[in-house]
Amino acid sequence: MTSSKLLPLSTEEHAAGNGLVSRRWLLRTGFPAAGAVGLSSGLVQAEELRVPDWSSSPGLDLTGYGQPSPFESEVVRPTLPLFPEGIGDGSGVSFTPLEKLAGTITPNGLFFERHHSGIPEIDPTAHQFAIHGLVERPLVFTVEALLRYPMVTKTCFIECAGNSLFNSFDEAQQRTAGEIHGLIGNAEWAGVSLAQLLDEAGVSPQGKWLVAEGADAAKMSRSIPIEKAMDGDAFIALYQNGERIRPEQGYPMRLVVPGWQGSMNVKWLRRIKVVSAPVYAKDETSKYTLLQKDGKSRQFTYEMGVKSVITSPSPGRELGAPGLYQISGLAWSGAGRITKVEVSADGGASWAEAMIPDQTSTRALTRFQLPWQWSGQSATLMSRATDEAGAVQPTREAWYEPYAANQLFHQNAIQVWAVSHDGGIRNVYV
Ligand SMILES: Nc1nc2c(c(=O)[nH]1)N[C@H]1C(S)=C(S)[C@@H](COP(=O)(O)O)O[C@H]1N2
Ligand SMILES: [Mo]
Repeated sequence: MTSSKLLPLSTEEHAAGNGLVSRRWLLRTGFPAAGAVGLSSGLVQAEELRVPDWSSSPGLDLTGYGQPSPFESEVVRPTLPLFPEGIGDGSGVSFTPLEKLAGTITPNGLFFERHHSGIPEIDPTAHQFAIHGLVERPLVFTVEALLRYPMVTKTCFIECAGNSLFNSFDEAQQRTAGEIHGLIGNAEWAGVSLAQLLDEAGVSPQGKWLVAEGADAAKMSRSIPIEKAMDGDAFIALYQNGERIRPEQGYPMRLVVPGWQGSMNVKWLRRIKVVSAPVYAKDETSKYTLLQKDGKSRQFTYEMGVKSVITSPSPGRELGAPGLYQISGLAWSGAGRITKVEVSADGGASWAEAMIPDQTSTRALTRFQLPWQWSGQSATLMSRATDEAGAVQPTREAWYEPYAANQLFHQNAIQVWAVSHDGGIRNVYV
């Protein structure tokens, strides 16, 4: 076996400017033959294969709860307290390190956090959840009681409305993809349909809205139109990626409203009150409104817009020698499925369509990939997602157009990474 040289691909395989390779090339060539273009450059002569120490004696013992390899100890959530010490205790965020992960599921220990008043330590045997207000039969549920209902399972993302806030600064901030766009996580949630519980309580005809409230000291509260529950979409999650929901994510139960802004997914859910009109809670008036240039504010902006980000290459995942790379990233939309992701390597002058291995998931993170023959020259990488509603991810300039200065919620603009000739990558605005 010899390591092969990086053969340049014929230009007919190029789908767009600056080295973007047609996604059809990968399908045609397949990976076994990919050695021809240098993917096998890491192979060694058979006689060079060592017998390492760990192959010569028994390894470690069994463990009760597995942990990642110690060699992965840098794969953690970067944290950001939002207030100086002593003020606003427990209010802060930690980011999902998007650039260090592959696939689409966010491991539970790396799921981003946003707490307004810390993580309450809830004893599940003492926790109560009530449905009351405009109902025939007010009901109180324990965890045990909820576990006797049929379970629904749904893989979906939860994204903070303030995600990507670092791209609302005037100067492009030099942070990783996760530190900019990582206020999002994607999990397989299992729990109980909210429609079923509301049916049991018997919603009266005047009941048009729900107010969901958490059991934390912040008592996060949000008004939710009742249709989001009645159409079967909303549920009370008890499990996250197969295990009981983590304390950070709302143990022992949280509301999940797929595709809608993070704050509506009330954690440590304590009660849902059926009301006739929105209550304008502090958490939906002091925040989560968008001031426009015309002086009017947008309120109740529930749905998260169509968005994507290239996670590899990205800051912290710099390029080595020129040659073939796989551009890979995540796309999502609160409106449903991702139907298309386009990638540009020349700052938007030309675009090529990326491969989306799984186009069926809805309101969930979707992976895209595209081969790229990097010449070793500077390049400007961008990705642009389209969802099933036909919405296309806007440029930063287009996103800001209707809004007054300093608005940051629901920022879903195209992320631009500038690749320099030495392989370094910077966040830039174009
Ligand atoms: N009870 C309660 N629910 C809450 C919050 C909170 O502070 N308290 N934060 C909200 C916000 S702003 C977001 S973005 C999501 C974050 O969910 P996560 O911490 O599981 O990622 O939870 C929401 N639900
Ligand atoms: Mo949030």
